Amino acid sequence: MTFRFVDVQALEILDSRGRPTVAVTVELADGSRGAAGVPSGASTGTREAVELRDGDPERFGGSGVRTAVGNVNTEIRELLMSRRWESLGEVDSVLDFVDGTGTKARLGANAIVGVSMATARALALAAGQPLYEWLPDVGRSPRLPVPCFNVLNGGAHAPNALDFQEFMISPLVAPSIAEAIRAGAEVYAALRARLAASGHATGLGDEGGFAPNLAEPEEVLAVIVAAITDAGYEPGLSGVAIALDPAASEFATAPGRYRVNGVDLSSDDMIERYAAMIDAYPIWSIEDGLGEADRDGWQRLTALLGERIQLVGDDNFCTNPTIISAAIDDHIANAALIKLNQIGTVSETIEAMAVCQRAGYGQMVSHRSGETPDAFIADLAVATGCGQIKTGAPARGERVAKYNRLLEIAAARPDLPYGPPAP
Ligand code: 2PG
Ligand code: MG
Repeated sequence: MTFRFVDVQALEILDSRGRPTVAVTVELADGSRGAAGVPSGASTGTREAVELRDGDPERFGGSGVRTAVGNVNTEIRELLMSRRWESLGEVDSVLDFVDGTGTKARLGANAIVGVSMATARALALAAGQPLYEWLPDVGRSPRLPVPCFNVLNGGAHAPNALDFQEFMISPLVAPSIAEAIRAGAEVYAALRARLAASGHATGLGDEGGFAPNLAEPEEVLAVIVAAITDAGYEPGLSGVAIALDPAASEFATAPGRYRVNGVDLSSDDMIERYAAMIDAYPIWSIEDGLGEADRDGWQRLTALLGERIQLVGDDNFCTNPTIISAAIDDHIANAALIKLNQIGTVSETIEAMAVCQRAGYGQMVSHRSGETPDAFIADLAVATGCGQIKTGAPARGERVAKYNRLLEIAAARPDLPYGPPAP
């Protein structure tokens, strides 16, 4: 069955950091409409698809997206409305082809991904299916993912002294997504109380986690474990465990060199430190433990810790199927972070997940630090059965929109299992 667009429109809106981003709506000939809000990162990989910013210092300090919006409203609109289409895959590959740069730099990945997401939604509606049923699986049945709540923020996401970017809690074992989300919110509340009681500010970072002026990652791990216990949960793999995203590219001083709280460290020092952290705290996953340019370090990290925990590539993988395939051959990491706007279309995102799936690599679907209330990633995580999602703290509207969408899906589909993917 082919389909036709009768309308395609974009608008410049604000994201959760107050920076401009792209919103897209499309309408198909049968009246099905789809909309999307485009996320935007702060700690970005150098090989991400290119987010088009106007660079006009007179508007939003150069971060306006009028060019990307204009590209949707003119060239992309004309192209999409000029013919019939077979599938979302066809729309996505033609947009990439017409862009012509290989990095989506001409039309803008922020323009293209918004069109792709909105089109997926319209096609799901046209098919009479919720998005999580319409999106393809990647060889696994749908399930409700373990939510990884980013409860304490540092790095590029908070103005504190902490170099590590994200400290997340993951209710790996819970009777349901509703109980997992409850655990996340209760531990978050317990953490606030603990931080306040020890005289820390309880202001929030970009992803809704607290941003106290702690500087050593181990101090943070200790306070999070205490908060898990305070809230009445068991810290550990059979209760609430911890996931980290140090986002090490941000504190790398050269390939294989790092500076954490004023101390210079080699890749091997970092790996040793992670090993000690894993011994002392219930950590089950570390993302971007080393920088994107530190290929040798990543290989040693994977060889030494890859059997014990999940090692997730983000800045070094960029949700790019080609890059991920090469990394799999190189024995780098054992899982990939999955972000739609890093690669720029829904189809390529699904392809990246399929590449991981075929190689036995895990997939963690992810928000960006700059978000809108768009909850597309909740449906994506359920549809693909990847078993894990990170979308910030259990607080702030743009973060809870995703968790609340998971609750809606669970209410509609009580048959779906909850939890990490079966091995
Ligand atoms: C990350 C992301 C999301 P950003 O590093 O994983 O948490 O941050 O969107 O700033 O790249
Ligand atoms: Mg990351």
